[in-house]
Amino acid sequence: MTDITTRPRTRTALKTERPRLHKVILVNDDYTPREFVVTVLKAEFRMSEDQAYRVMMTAHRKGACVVAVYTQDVAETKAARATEAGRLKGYPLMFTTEPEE
Ligand code: TYC
Repeated sequence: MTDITTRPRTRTALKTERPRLHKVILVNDDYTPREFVVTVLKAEFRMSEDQAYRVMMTAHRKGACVVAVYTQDVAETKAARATEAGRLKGYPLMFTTEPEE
């Protein structure tokens, strides 16, 4: 019989999972002016006029629209800042977040 000796592992291979991404969602309302929504999308989410207009109109027609996906921290910070921009003007503009499946 052959002598085979085994040594215990000294290193552990750690598997790092990618952080789950979170969606920022623009919610429609009846009061915030369209142009203001476009301005906020451009400023907070670095969208072009065209992109911002399309996202705004999708939320306007369907009730909500996904704006972008980020790590949880970034998504929540951007949603809060964008919602605050509307609040400062007295508008009920709302951005929410939810985890991606
Ligand atoms: N519905 C608003 C209006 O007609 C415009 C609007 C669009 C507001 C999208 C919010 O998420 C929104 N003035």
